[in-house]
Amino acid sequence: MASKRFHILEIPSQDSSAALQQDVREGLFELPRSLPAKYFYDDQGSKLFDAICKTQDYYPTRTELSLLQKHVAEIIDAVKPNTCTELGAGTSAKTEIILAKLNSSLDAFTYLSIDVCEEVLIESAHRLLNKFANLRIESVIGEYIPAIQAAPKLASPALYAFIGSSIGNFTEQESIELLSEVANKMTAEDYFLIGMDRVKDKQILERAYDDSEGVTAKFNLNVLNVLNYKLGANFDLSKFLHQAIYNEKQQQIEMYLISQCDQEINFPMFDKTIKLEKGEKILTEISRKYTKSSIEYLLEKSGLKEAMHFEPSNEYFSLVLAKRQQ
Ligand code: AVJ
Repeated sequence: MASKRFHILEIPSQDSSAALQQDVREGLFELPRSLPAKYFYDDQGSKLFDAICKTQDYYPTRTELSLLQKHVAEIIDAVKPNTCTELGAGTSAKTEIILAKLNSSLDAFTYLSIDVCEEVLIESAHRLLNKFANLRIESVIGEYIPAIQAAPKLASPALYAFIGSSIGNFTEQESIELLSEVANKMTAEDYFLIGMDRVKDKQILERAYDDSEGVTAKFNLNVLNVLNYKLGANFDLSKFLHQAIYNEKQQQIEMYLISQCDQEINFPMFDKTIKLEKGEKILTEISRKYTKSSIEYLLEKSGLKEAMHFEPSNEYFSLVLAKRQQ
């Protein structure tokens, strides 16, 4: 029965509403205004993100998917994993390519999925267990770093995965901390597969984050709805515009919400009102873009080294297979 092959571990004592309140105090009540990107992903936001991945303009998902399809055999051949541990598993749509390969070559293997969203993990676990008879799943619900620390260490050779270029939401310092956490769990036999979006033409990047169907704009604005229902704030979404700019110096996309008029927003929970001027911006996401040398630097600083590197001929995206430094 499927349930015998599925276990969930919840990390105790993480007060997510206290964390949101602190993030809003530090980010939104101070200048320049910003919000952490993780708050995009309520139910509606997760659906909008899936819709973004299907737009013509958002190239990363399909580029990484075809890279994985093309190189999965090589990756599995190099790693020979018994287990797969994934950060930010989400719906595991791309990871299925790896799991399918393992299911056909192993009698039993374990997939450890880590994500903040319990419903998504449960839903995809049922789908995967129905598809793959030899699969066992352990899910850890939580933020990346506490989840990695709390997660059981699965048998080596282990394949760790952090795909989708989700690493791009973190500053350089935060990325190094996160990758180092995984590197510390790895044995000399283990590998870490990391998906990273590459620096490219400014127009292509800005289109990808401001798609012509307007899905990314809705996704960005939806974070204000999240603040409205979680904090009782009164953002009027029609008074904000979505903007995505590629910052060439920082090599990152920056998404903003721009106030279309002078307005006041109330936060009854904090007994606080903020004044936004016409044209004032809230930074809602950074999405960093990488070069071969910035990838090498990031790995080096995190106790990792490159073993294999896959990219398409247009060099739009990198799938990097890394090992521990020694
Ligand atoms: C899920 C963080 C990889 O940065 O490309 C997509 C999120 N934001 N469009 C990205 C996102 C706007 C996405 N990541």
